[in-house]
Amino acid sequence: MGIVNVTPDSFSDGGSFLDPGDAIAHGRALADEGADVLDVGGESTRPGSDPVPAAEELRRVLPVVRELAAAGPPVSIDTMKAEVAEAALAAGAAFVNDVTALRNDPRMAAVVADSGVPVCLMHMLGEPKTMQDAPAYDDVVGEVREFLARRADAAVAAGIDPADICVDPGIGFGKTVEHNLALLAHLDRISDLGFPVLVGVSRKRFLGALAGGGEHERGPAGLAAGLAAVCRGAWMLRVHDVAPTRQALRMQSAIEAVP
Ligand code: HH2
Repeated sequence: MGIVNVTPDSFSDGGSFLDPGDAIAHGRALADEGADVLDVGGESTRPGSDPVPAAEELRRVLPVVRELAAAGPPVSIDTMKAEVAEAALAAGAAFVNDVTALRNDPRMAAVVADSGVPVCLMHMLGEPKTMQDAPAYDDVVGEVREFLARRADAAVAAGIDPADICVDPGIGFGKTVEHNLALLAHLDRISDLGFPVLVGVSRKRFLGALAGGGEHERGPAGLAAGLAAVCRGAWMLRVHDVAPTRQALRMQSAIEAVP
């Protein structure tokens, strides 16, 4: 899943693709590099970020979704607002990525159920503004697993087909470095829920804390973490840098394919 952030303030590429033409060109480049899905987002959820009004989010994402959905891989809309998801689906998006797992907007579950598209349910402790203040768990893997199971039950109760659900442990969303490591090390306990697991580690802060480097120097650490996740059952990686990820995954699957 290649990331297309149409925002002024995303943590690693804020402002780079705020112009729709730049975002569309970036999405097409990621598709050429081998992205299976393009995840378009118009609201940063980095630690400390403020919410964006729906009208502004729509203004940012709709032209980009419309153009990218017209050709190339399926487009995912990264939003926590039903209004934005609905408009993006009407513009051709085929997947909803909700970092609040359908909790932010009471209408979101119905929008997904009515449109019959796949949805990603992600774990987050708290909300972006304050989630990194002092995240605490007794058993991070068990609690994230339980949360995702409950959110999947709620999605099914709202009419979403279980076959359309994927889950995500929400690396960096209300988690310390140790919490992120535990979730990656024990990702098999999340994948044994039976839903495909999406994992997003790309350029995130914990990589720098462990391996050093600024946002644009963490590529190798992100690849290592992504491959560790794939070895433990991850189904899809959400990344800024598609070409190196594709190359690493090709190598990985060649090794795994040896009888
Ligand atoms: N991470 C970010 C945003 N959306 N969605 C899922 N399912 N999983 C993630 O790990 C995830 C996500 C944060 O990354 P990014 O989009 O690069 O930054 P920002 O939120 O600052 O735009």
